[in-house]
Amino acid sequence: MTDLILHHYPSSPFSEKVRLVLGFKGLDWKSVMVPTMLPKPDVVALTGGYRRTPFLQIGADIYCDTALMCRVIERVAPKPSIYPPSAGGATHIVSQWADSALFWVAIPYTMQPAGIEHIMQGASPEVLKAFGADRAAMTTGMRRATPADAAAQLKTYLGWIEQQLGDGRRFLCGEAASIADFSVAQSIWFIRRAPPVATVLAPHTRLVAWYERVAAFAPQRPTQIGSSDAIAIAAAATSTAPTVFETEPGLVQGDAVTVSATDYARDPVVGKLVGLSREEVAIERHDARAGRVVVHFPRIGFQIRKEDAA
Ligand SMILES: N[C@@H](CCC(=O)N[C@@H](CS)C(=O)NCC(=O)O)C(=O)O
Repeated sequence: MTDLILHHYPSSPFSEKVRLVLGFKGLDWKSVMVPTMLPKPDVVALTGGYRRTPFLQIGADIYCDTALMCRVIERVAPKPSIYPPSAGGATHIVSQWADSALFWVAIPYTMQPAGIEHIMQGASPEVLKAFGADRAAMTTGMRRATPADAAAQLKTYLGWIEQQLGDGRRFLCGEAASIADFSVAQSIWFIRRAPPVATVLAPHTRLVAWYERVAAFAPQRPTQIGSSDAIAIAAAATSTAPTVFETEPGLVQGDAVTVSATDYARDPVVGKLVGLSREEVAIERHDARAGRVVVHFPRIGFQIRKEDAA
């Protein structure tokens, strides 16, 4: 059985999305706790500079971004599917909306003063200040919603979800759970962690009942390992996953490239292009501690640049 290693931290909504998917599929997994803010030397040893949370490791293969991670988990364990045919293409569209638009109102809404003390329980003023500075630097160039804008937008979005559930369906895209449910659930999960602001959910009774159904896919108990153990696992791996290469104009196998996110946390990862398809890009890199690793990204939300043009 493939060893799935999830690098995450407890309060991360995107990590909760993946934890729920792992629970839904009844998978055992290994858990590595990562820091909530920079510096993250053990993360960078594996990812080459990608600092977002979570990421998935299988031996010396590193998968960034939950959209790709979920597809990989589906490949490893196809049943029950998180892309059931009955959910149609809409499940991908709702998932992408939830991972971007919904997430970016749920965060500023929940992190208003009444919510932040519940999310950052026990954090000293110094930690809170450092966290704020880290996130400000990470989102440079992004216009984040004010708490008031976020509240208004969130109420509209919650209304849409309630309407979608209006015909009594069990899950967002029908009777079967799908990726749309896990993506939407991560933001609801985050809001619920801050009871004073979670009252916004209460009028949406179908949404609340739906969330309980999704949350019931509680994760298996993971096995905790340290980040240095994870690096040692990468270093000991003797092979990586096969990759496909579909030539595109201006890109050939072996090119030195950088891959970076296009929205926020745009830290570039430098490597040799080894895999390319409509859905995925994979680059090979070498790290003093992790050895040869292949870092995989989805195409949506990422940019590939040739090193000399970067
Ligand atoms: N599109 C990414 C978004 C991931 C993301 O934004 N994660 C947040 C935590 S939930 C993050 O990286 N925060 C900064 C950090 O952990 O350093 C994905 O699907 O994985």
